[in-house]
This record gives sequence, structure tokens and C-alpha cells, in this order.
Amino acid sequence: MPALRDLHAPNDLEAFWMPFTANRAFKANPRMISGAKDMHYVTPEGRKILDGVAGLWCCNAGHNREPIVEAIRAQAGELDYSPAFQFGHPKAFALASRIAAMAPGDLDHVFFANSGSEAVDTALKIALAYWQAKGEGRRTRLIGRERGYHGVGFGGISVGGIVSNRKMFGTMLAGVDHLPHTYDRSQQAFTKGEPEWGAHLADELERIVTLHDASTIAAVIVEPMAGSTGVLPPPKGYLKRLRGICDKYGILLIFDEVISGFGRLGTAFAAERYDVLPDMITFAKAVNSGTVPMGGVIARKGIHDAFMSGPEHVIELFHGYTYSGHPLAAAAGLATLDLYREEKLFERCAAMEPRWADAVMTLKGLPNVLDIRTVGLVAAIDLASLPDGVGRRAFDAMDRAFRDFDLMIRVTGDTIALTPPLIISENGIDELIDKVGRVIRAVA
Ligand code: PXG
Repeated sequence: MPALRDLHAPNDLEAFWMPFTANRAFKANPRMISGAKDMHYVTPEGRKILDGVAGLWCCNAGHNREPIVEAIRAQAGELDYSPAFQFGHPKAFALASRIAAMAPGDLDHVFFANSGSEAVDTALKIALAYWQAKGEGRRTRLIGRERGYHGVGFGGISVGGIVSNRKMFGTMLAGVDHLPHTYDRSQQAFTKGEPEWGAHLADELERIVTLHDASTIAAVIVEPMAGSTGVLPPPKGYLKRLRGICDKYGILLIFDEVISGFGRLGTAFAAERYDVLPDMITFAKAVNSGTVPMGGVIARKGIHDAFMSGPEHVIELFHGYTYSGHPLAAAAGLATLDLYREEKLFERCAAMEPRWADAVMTLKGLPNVLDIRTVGLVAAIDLASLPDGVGRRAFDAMDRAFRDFDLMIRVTGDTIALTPPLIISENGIDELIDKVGRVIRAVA
């Protein structure tokens, strides 16, 4: 039996400097994926791996779904690329209309980017430019939150609150402040859905306003449900309270829905689940079920319209990407939204939520399990760290899951995150949770 390296990688693994990966550990012992279908990945040796994380929170429709594959194939044959600046192609407009129609309230204009990080930078830039357009150019401060993840651009890491993503990169953007995160294990352990405790933490925005004065603050950006940091659903009432304080002081509120958008919490957007209308929503990932890079910002009418003045031949917003609204991404997006609708996947997610939460909570009491959080079709399981280092136990769990249990999970610190494709069946949930339980025992 030839080594895996020879089988699937005639090239040297060395050249690819992998993102957010322990490169040396990976290259010494790779975890290769070469195919996928529906709920499973396939390894080069033909092992079927149950996908517990929808790739990376993105393949909400499951893998290699025929209508999406076919749409991409057809689009590649019809129009490979057309310029995104000063020219348009119909599918980008069609997709923008579809997304605007799905978004709540007057969130009705869509600016396309190619990733969540670009979507976040776009939203922050629109916020700053909006205040300039309104004659309030002193509003330049951006407020994020501890433990927030908003991608890896300089804007995103500046408002983000994940220390390891920030500490190596100097001073980042000036004029940023942070709300406290909303997690307190002593108050919230083993909660299904939104915790009762913590709404008052939104009032910290009042303190920040007192410190800086509202006239200097452009926008607040939060994930309605903090995903990357280890799944922190918002405390009951928290987001409404944040909206209220933003309204009181005229501050824009941005929901980063890169993870929570497109059905993950049982509604098209978390804004709908929590009945809070932000001024902008960022999205990416599941917009086309992770098939072709795409992200974007949905802006309320008033924000968009503030730019639509001046001579009509002049560009209104000096911002955009070569691949904004790329034909392949747009075609994939239209096919994906059709599939979500036809298979009622958002409703399915909502219907599955209680069963999912019950199933995940059965892991309570297993060795080293300190807390479990669930919301929508998302869960996190905090494990006790090994004495010799934070993250080692969960890293082992991820590695053992793949090698010994044919399962893909995602870990951050010593937290296991689960976020399966929304097509998962009830039996699929049982199988997934059974495997996760065995992994947790294996790393005890
Ligand atoms: N905002 C949020 C809320 C995200 O979750 C981004 C922005 C950045 O998106 P891009 O497309 O630039 O990666 C994200 C990305 C994890 C994990 O394990 C989460 C993300 C990416 C990779 C891993 O939690 N979210």
C-alpha cells in the first residue's frame, strides 16, 4: 500500500502554506479529502467521513447537490467572467433581488464581495462613508465585541475580539472599542437556545458612548450568535437592547451573519429569529452552500440612498472587487436558494432544533464535558483542557474523529463545534452524536 502522500499528492505538501492550520502536524500526518456527496466527505482511500460541520459552516444544502453542480457547470459554459465595474450580468442582479427579498424590513440593497472577511470590511467602509455622506464625518469609531470573529482583514480583526487573531498584527485600525462578550458559565451552563442571563451586558454600550461621545461612533458590529469563538447564542433580549441603544444615539448596527445567515438558526437570517432589524447584514458561506467564493453586505434603503446624489456619471461608492458578483458564484447562489426553498431547509432546521438540542445534551456527563450550548442546528461542547496545554485535547479529538471514527468536527481552543448540513436526518443526528460521544471518551 503506497503512502497517502504518494497516492494523492505527487506534489510536495510543503508549498501550500495552509490557513489556520498546524502546518507541520498536518504535513506529517495529512487529513486529505478528495470527494463529497450529501452528508459525507470521501478520502482518497475511499473512506466516507460524516460531515459534522457543513465543511466550515457553509455547505448548508449538503455536498455536491446536483442542481447546484449543474448550475455552475452551465454557467461556466455560458459566461466565465464579465467585468464587475461599469458592466453587469443578469444573474448577479437576480441573486441580489432574491437575497434582498429574503432579508427583513428595508434591507434591500446587496453589495457583493468574495468572502466573509471582505463582506465585513465592506460593511465597515460603508458605515464610515455613510456618515461622511450625511455630513457627520466625525462619526468614525467602530465598536466590536470581545470574542467576536469578523474574519481576517484589518477591519475585521480590529473589531474582532479573538486574541490570537489580533496579537501578531500590530495596532490594526485606530479608534475601535469593544463590548464585553456575553458568556458566563456560572450563569449559563448547559443552556439550550438563548440563555436567560446576560441581556444587561448590552448596556455596556452606554458606558462606551459616555466615554467617547455618540457623535464619534459610526457603528456597532456583532455576530447575533457568536460562532467561531465557540457558539455563544445571544442572551434573551440582548440584541433588542443593543438595537435600542444604537437607535437612541443614532449609531448604525451591523449584524455579521456570515455563519448565522441562510438557515443555520432556522430562519433566513438571525435578524428574523431575534426580531431585530440591523442597518446592515454581512453574509457569505451558505449563500451558495459554500460552492464558489462569495460574500456580501445587505444594506437598508436609507443607507444606500444616502449615496445616490451628485452627478449621475460619477461613481457613488469607491469600493468593490474584481470578482464582486462573479457569474459562477451568482449562478450557484440562485440554484442554492431554489434548493433551500424547494426542500424547505430553513423550516427543517427550525423543526429539528428541539431534537438536535436534546441529542447533543445527552453528552452531558461524559468525561471532561464542562458545558454544552445549542441553538438552531449548531452546538458547542467545552472540554476540560489537558494540563499540558489549551487546545491539545480538542485537537486530538478532531484528529481521532477523522482517523478512527470517520467524522469531521471543528474545534477551537478546547471546544468542539458541530454545525451539520441542514439536510441531516433524525437518524443522522443520532449517528453524529453517537460518534461525537465516542470521540469524547477516546480523548478522556
Ligand atoms: N464573519 C464571521 C461571523 C465568520 O464566522 C467571517 C466573518 C470571515 O469569513 P471568511 O469567508 O473570510 O473566512 C467568518 C468566518 C470556525 C470558522 O471554525 C469560522 C469561520 C471561518 C473559518 C472557521 O469557527 N468564519
